[in-house]
Amino acid sequence: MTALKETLLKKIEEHRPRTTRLLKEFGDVKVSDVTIAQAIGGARGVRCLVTDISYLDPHEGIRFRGKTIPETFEAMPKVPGSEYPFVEGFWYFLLTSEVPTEKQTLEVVEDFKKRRELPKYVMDVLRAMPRDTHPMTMYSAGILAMQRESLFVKRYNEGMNKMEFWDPMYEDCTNLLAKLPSLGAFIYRLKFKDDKQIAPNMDLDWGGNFAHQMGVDHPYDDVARMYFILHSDHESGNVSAHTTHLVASTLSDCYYSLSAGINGLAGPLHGLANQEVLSWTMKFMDKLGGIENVTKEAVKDALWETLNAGQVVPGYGHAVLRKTDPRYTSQREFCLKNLPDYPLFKLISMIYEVAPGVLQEHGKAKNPWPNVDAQSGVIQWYYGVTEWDFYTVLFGIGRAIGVLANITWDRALGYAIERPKSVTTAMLEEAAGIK
Ligand code: HAX
Repeated sequence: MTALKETLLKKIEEHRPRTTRLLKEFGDVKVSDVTIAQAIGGARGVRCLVTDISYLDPHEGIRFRGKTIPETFEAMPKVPGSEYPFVEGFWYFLLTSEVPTEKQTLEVVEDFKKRRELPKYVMDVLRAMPRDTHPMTMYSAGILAMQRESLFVKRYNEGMNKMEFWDPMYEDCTNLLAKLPSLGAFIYRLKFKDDKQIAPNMDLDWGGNFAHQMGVDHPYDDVARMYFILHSDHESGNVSAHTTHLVASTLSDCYYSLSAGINGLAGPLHGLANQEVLSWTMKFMDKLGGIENVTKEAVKDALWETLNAGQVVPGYGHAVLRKTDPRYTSQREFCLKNLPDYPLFKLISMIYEVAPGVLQEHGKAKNPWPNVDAQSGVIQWYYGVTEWDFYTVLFGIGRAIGVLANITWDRALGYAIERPKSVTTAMLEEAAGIK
């Protein structure tokens, strides 16, 4: 057994009595009430999900296993010659809450390499799809196509004790995660590089090999490592995380579950917003006849035009956050260090100066500040990945780290099948005393 799996098992055994005790002795203790606005309005703020992998504070932003983003980057073992950590070490950390040593990290790196190869039939499935299929459809289909590999299903059909569920789930999740950068890069080159594929490099780590298979030079490997870690997890209630958890709660395997979660990420109010930010910005620049003609006044006019057309400003606002997203800040710091004079970055910065004021004046959005998606596309663009409809796949590779860690724990703790209760409009009217 690897050090990761051994540590995970130890943590699971330590944790199980906590969940059992809460359920058995304190099951009636209230943690939330539900208002009519919450029932109609997407359950915003209703506390009814449990995860220990990450926590999102409205003002502070995300903490992974108790660590802020800078603390996480600081703590994890780094790839030699790079300022950024091994994503494999971060996977260890999310699963176990322990920062791995370099030796433990390298063991995961080698384990991932053994599981990396993308089955040929997945490539055949993707090649059979029309080339104008959206990259997110291909990504979700590629994941789903691999469902036949599930060890969980095999063991379940053989007859498996509940207490063992976590083991094949962990194996499935690791097998799937190890393949995702190759799947993403395959889709990118299939769609945008005439299907001229680059073979994986077995000397490289997960993030480094992604950059290699994309065909983009250093420091894109560091961009990939940073990007995947930043996008990994944002507690359980966001659509991609919640959907993955919901589907997994039926004991569906991780292939079905992640594919479903990815379909949620593909919506413009969620992950697709990073594509929308770039397309919005480019359209606006084209209209002005070039970036040199952009002024704060012009940005303000374009924002109002979007709002007056009844559309959302992509990359701004959040269901939980009430300040600038630290994932935005982290990427902004990367830009300030690596591409401070890049005109597109300057434009994105100008929008940052103007948009919160406009959104406040508009008076609807509870959070006028930028989210992760406002800043991510410009970095991709700078390094030559200008095909913005691919950007959400990058998000989806990162998001897989968090949600797969979560569903491994779901199995370990035996979380129940999800089944909230619905009411009718008449019942709400009755509760409101208007009927
Ligand atoms: N532009 C214009 N209007 C906005 C807005 C924005 N960026 N953000 C919120 N609003 C509006 C809402 O549409 C809503 O209007 P109605 O009352 O007419 O329905 C009102 O303000 C109140 O919404 P809210 O409570 O502030 O926000 P929600 O929790 O309902 O929604 C969203 C959160 C992120 C979906 C929202 O802010 C939004 O649509 N933002 C733009 C799209 C975006 O950037 N999405 C990515 C979010 C981060 C993420 O998940 N990444 O994957």
